[in-house]
Amino acid sequence: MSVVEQLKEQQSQGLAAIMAASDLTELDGVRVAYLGKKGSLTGVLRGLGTLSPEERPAVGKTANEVREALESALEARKSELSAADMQARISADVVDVTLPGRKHPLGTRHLINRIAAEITDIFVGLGYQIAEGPEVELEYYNFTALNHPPQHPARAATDTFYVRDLSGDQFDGPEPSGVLLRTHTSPVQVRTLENAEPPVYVLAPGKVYRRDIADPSHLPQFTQIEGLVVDEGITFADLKGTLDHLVREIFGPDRRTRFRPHFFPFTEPSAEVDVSCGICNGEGCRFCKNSGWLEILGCGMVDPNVFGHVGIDPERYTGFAFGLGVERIAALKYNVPDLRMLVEGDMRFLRQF
Ligand code: 2NM
Repeated sequence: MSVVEQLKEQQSQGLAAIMAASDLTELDGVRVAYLGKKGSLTGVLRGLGTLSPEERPAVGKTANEVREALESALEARKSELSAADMQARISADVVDVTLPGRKHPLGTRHLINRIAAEITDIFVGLGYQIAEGPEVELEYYNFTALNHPPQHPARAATDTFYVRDLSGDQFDGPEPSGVLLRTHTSPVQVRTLENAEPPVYVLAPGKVYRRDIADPSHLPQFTQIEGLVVDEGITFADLKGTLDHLVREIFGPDRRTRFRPHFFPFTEPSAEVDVSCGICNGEGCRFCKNSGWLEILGCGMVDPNVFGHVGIDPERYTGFAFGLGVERIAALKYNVPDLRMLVEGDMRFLRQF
């Protein structure tokens, strides 16, 4: 076989091998076998020098033609295989856009939080400011400034969570004082009065803590909202009108209120407020223990001794204050038999609201 014939033979074998290559790696193997440094065509071209001058031009021309034919076939096959490779990857990664999406469950506000916000809104509507303060509080602000005498039972370590007992220590404040978890939000009102001149119209919502065992009507942590008004000429009638408005906003326009005399250290006179039972409309039933009434909050006229602690002139100003437990209001409004259900986080229960 002449050299030219050998070259033609290489071309047809090479082209067949190129077409037979089924992926890019195999194709590159074919390229190396024919056109690489030690490839068969390269070998023939290297051997050109040993040929006679008459043979050389024809063999050189054919060798170049064969190289060009193989190179362009390699290039064409490479495009084909790359496109097929890309197509395969796309089909493997394909996203089925007709599949249903995954549902992200939507959270909702907790009932207690929602009622607290509703009550807050009612007072914002009456022009009150919202005030907040620390949950870890000084005994001075929680009890002393609120006219609780030194031996008042609420101060006992059996009723209040003390963080630090500083009794006996020297304390650089209004008096030697312990540190405790606030038992009501009234200390927020005291702090407000220390820094403000009347008129004061303020609402203090927040978490409070009492050393109670949880049962159907007690929680060791609950949400309280207290209101305070201090201005010239404020009377018990203003208190009554304000709370009547509050009760009807919360429970509806057909409910009645009843003010019963009571005692609180920080108010004089003081009262507890009942709302007529929504189940029996005041007739008496199991829900209201046959009284026709449900207790919902405490209130009174601010004791002049409280004004004395914050430097407000009790001859010029009078005020009223009230406090309510949001969990209790929620339980009454939705007939929840046990306050603990409100804090246990059982979604089957909470989702109802
Ligand atoms: C209540 C009942 C009665 C009250 C008093 C004060 C303050 F700071 F003005 F003295 N704040 N809140 C108060 C009065 C709270 O809760 C049942």
